[in-house]
Amino acid sequence: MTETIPPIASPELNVEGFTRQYLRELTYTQGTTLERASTNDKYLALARTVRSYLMSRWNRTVTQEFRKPARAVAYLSAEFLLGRQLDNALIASGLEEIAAEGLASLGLDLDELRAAEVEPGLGNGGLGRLAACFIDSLATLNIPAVGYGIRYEFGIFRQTFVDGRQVEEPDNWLDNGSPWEIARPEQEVEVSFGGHTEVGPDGTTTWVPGWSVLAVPYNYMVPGYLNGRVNTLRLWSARATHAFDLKIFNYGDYAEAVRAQTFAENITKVLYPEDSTPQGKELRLQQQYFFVAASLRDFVERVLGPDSDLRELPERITFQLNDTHPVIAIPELMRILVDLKGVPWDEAWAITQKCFAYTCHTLLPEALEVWPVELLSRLLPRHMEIIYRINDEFLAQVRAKFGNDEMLVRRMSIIAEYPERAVRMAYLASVGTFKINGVAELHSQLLREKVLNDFAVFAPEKFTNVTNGVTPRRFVRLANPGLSALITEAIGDGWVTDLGRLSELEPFADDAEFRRRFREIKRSNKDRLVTLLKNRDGIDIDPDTMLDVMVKRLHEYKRQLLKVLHVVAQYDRLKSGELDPASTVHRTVVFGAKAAPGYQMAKEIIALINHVGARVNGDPVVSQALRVAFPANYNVTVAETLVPAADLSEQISLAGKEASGTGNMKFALNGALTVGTDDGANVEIRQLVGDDNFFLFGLTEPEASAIQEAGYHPAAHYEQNPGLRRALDLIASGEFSGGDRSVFEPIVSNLLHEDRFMVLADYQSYIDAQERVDAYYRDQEAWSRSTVLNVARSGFFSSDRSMQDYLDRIWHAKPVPVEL
Ligand code: 73E
Repeated sequence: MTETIPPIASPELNVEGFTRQYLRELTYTQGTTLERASTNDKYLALARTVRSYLMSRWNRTVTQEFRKPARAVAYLSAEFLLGRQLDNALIASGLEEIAAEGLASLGLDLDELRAAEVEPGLGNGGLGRLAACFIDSLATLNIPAVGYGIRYEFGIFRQTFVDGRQVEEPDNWLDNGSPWEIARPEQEVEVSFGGHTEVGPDGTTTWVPGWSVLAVPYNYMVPGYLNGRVNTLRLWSARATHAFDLKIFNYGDYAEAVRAQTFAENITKVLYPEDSTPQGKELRLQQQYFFVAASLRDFVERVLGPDSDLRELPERITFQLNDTHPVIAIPELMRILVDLKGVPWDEAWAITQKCFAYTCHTLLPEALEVWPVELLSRLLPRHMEIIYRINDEFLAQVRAKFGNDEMLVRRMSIIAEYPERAVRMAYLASVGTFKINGVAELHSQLLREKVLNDFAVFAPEKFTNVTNGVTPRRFVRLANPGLSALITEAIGDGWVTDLGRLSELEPFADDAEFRRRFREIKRSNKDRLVTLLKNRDGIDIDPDTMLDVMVKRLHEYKRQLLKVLHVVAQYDRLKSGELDPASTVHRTVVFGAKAAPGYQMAKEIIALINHVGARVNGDPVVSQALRVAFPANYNVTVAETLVPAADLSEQISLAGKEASGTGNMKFALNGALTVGTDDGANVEIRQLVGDDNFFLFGLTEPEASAIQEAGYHPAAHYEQNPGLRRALDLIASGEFSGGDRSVFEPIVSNLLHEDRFMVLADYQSYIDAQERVDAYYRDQEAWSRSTVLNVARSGFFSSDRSMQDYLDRIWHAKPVPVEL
C-alpha cells in the first residue's frame, strides 16, 4: 500500500512556490497572520520554509544510507559551535535570492529576519567551531557522516561588561523556539551510572548500575552545498527515566520524584565554559559518558541493527574522538563487545582499536584531561575495571618491547599515581586508537617529540598530522558576499567547493583595477561592521582607520597582554608628543574574547583592556590616531561581520603553545595580513603566503624552550628596555584605573616575576613588527597586493582539504552522492 503513495514533492524552487510555502508555515505552523506576526514568528516561519526545501534531501539521504550502507564516519564531539543556521541553509539550498525576493513581495526584509536568529553556542571556541566546519565539509564532499554531541540547554554564557569587568549571563538560546531541530523521543536510549559489578560462574562480568537516565536524540540537518546530501547531527538531551514518571504518578513521592527528574536533566543543562583547560568535575564526566554511550548504542543498535555482527564494525565506521572528551567511548565499546555481546577480550580489543581515531588539540601539559580513579570507580565501575586491564596488557607490551625500564613504564601508564591515582585520558586515547593526529604541522611534531613522545616511539605508525581548516561556505561565501562576487567574476564559482582554485587569483594581485575593487570591498565590509557595532554595542568606529583585530578566547598563552602593551606604548608616545597624531597611521584595535568564569587572571586582563580602551578613546589627542573597541559577547555571528572587515590579524601566541588556531585562517582568506609568531598553523600560513606578505616576529619554539630551560628572567627585559618599562610603569601607576595602583598590580607583578608565556621576551620584536605594519600600510598599493596574495594562497585552509586528508590518511570512506 505505502509504495503506491508518491513522495511528497518539495515546494517549488521559485519565488511563487517559496511565498506560498512561507504563508503556509506562518498560518498553519506558527498559527498567525502576516499582520499579527511578531518578528520571531516571521523568522520561525522563514526557518521552517527553508527547512522544508531541504527535507526531502534529508529523507533521501537517510533512506539511501539504510538501503545501501556504506563506510561512514562518526564525529564524536562534546562541542559543535554551529553559528546561525538560516543563512547556511539558504546558500546550501540555493534559495538565497528566491527567499529575498519572495519575502520582499510580502513586504518583509530577509536581513531583518536573519538577524532574529539566536545562534546555538554549543561550544567554547576553536575546537567546537572546527567540529561544525568539519561536518559541513563532509556533507559537501558527499561523505556518509554523522556528528554526535550534546544538546546543552544553555550554551556558552552571554558576556556583558559591568565597569569593564566580565559578567556572565545564561545563554537561553532555546527560549524562542528551535526550528532547526527534530526531536526523536521514540529513539531514546538508556544510559546508566554507578552501582557495582558482579562476576558470574562462567567468568563473565555484569555491571549492575545504580541509576540511569534517558538520552533523547535531537536531529539537526547538515546540508551539503548545492548537492543532494543532508547529513545528520545528532545531539543528546537528558531526561529522567520513566521510573520517575511512575513515582510522580504515585503522588506521595511527588516532591522526591521531581527532584530526581531535575537531577537527571542537569546532565545536559549547561556547556562547561572552560576552553583549553580540563575540568575535573563529576558532572562533566557524566556528560561525556552520557553522550558517548548514547551515540555508540545508537550506531550499533539502530544504524547497524540489533543483530549485526560487530566483527564488521571497523569496516563500517570510524569514530573520530574530538580531543579526550569522548575517550570514555573506548572502554564503553569494550564493555558492549565483551560483556553484552560475548566477544572474547582479545578479539574485542582488536576490533575496538580499529574503530577509533584520536585528535589532540593541545600542547599545554596542564590541559590534558585526567579523571581520578576514585571518581571513575564510583561513576563507571565496570569501565574502570576495563581500563585497568587495558593498562596491564599495554604495559606488558611496553616491557616486552623496551625491557623492564620501570621509569618508562611509570611514565607511560594510563594510570597516574601522583598527586592522586587518576586516568590520563590522552594516554588511554593513544593506546585505544589506530591513529593519533595533531592539528597543524608544528603541533603534530611537538606531540611526537614532547607531549606523547613515549607513545610515538612505541607506535610511530599511529602518528600523523592533519592541519585544520575552515569552511569557505560560511566564512567566505556567506560572510563576505562582496569578495565572493569579485572572486567569482574573476575565476568562476568553482572555488566555493574547491578552494585551491583561489590560486587562479594570483595574477590579479598585479592588476591595479582589481586591487582597487578589492579595497572597495574591504571598505564596504568595514561599513557593515560600523553599523553592527553601532546598533549592537553603541560603539562608534571609524571605517577610514586600519582595523587591527584580535579575537579569540582570553588565555594567557594567547597573549592579549602583548597587544595591550602595544596599545599602551602607542598611547604613551601619542600623549607625550613623541608621535604626531596627524601623521601616524590611524588604527582601531578591536578585541573580542570571553574568559572562563573561574579564570581570574583572564578576567583581570579583560578589565585592563576595557580600562585602557576607555582612557585611549577618551583622550582628545590620542583618540585622533588610536581607538580601542571591545564589543562584549564575541561569537560566530559577530565573527562573520568582523573578519571580512579586518586589515590586520593578530596571531601572537607564544611559539609552541597554540595547537593550530583557525581564526588565523579566516582572516587570511578574507584579505587581512597577519602579524604573528611562528606558532600553530601560522607557520603554514606564512610558508604559503610568503614572508613578504606576513609580519613575523618573536621567539621560535626551540628558542623559547631553551630560554625556559636556562632560566627565564622577565624583569631583565623590563630593566633593559625603556619603552617596555614606560608601558608597564604606566599601567602600574594607576593611569588606567583612576589612580588606584592596586587594581592592575597583579597583572604587572605577574609579568615581571613569572611571565609564563614570555610576553616581555617578545615585546620588542612585536613592537618592531608593528612598525613594519604601519610603514607597509602607508603604501596602500603594496598592502592590497599582499592582501590579494593572501587570499590567492590560502586555499589550503579549507576544511574540505582537512576532511580529504582525514579521509585519505585515517577514515578511508568514499563519497556517496545523493541524487538532487
Ligand atoms: O589551537 C586551537 C585549535 O585551533 C586549540 O587551542 C583548540 O582547538 C582548536 C581546533 O583544533 C582547543 N580547544 C581545546 N583544546 N584545544 C579545549 C579543551 C577543553 C575544553 C574545550 C576546548
